Amino acid sequence: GLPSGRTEYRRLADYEAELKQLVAANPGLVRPITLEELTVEGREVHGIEITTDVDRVHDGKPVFLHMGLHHAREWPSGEHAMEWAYELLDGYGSDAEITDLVEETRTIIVPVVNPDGFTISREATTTDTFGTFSYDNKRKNCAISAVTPAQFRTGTCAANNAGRYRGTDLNRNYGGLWGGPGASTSWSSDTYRGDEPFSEPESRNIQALVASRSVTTLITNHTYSNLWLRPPGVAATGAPLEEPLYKALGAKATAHNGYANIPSYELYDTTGGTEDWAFWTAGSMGFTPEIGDENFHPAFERAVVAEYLGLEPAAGAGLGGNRAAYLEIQRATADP
Ligand code: 0X9
Ligand code: ZN
Repeated sequence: GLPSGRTEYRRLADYEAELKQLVAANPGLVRPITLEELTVEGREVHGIEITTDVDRVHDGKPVFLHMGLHHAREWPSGEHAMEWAYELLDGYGSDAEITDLVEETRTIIVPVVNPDGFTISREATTTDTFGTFSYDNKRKNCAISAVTPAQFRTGTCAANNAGRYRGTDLNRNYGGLWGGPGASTSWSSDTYRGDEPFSEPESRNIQALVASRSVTTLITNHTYSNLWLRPPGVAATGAPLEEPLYKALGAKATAHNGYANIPSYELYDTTGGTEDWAFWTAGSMGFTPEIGDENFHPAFERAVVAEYLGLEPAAGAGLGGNRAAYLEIQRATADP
């Protein structure tokens, strides 16, 4: 099973409780963080950071940021970020590689970047009188854009038909290559880019967090397709901007999980994505794993347990094993 012992997908309350519990159980090793801004619906966004002497925040260690659930329906993305915390804490003092990593690097885990959207998707109690939208398929946050029509501004995101359309795609809202191909200008689209770069508190939270730390590499988990994506996100400008080092790092990771190691424009054009911003603007490396071979949140056992731990092959993609992939990325770019 998983390091945490969990047997079903977490709800938001599970994430919150476990983050608190990990802080309480690991004094000096785990520190809570609350991101700068409340979400559109007024929720706090929480995370933890893990390293020895953790309260010495500016200790010069390389920093690795693991995130999940930019996209509300991509439940395994939060699970992977969270389980990595358990891997580090369980392995500290018992596994030599992990012990080195915990001592020599700082790992920040923000498992639920978009708690408003995730709550709608995970709870999925809302029905839609349009009759076609299942709320577990919610992708975006809950923003009301400057161009959202009046009829869709009423009520909460979860409680009326607005929830189907309302929101900005947080993976089109980052600055740095914002506002080009592969992002919609239509407020109701699932890839709506937002009114301007970093128009959303959820993406500004990550911008501020990265600005406050020397982030070496961020991992922004998504689902699905067994891909390990890196910049650039746009074909037209893509090829000249490709970095051999980046490709080599991706190859190290995908040697473990069997994912395709490709620049994200080979999937399709996107602008405003997290790791394009990270690399071109914030000066950090960034990867987007697209976890799993089927569905945004497939049945738990197969999607999370088997593939994460590499206990069975991910169909069509060689061996699973993001545990080893994450380890490889942190080791390779930290040189502890
Ligand atoms: O479209 C997306 O945001 C990602 N796929 S998903 O199915 N999780 O929605 C792919 C994004 C690829 N581009 C960048 N990462 N820049
Ligand atoms: Zn996604």
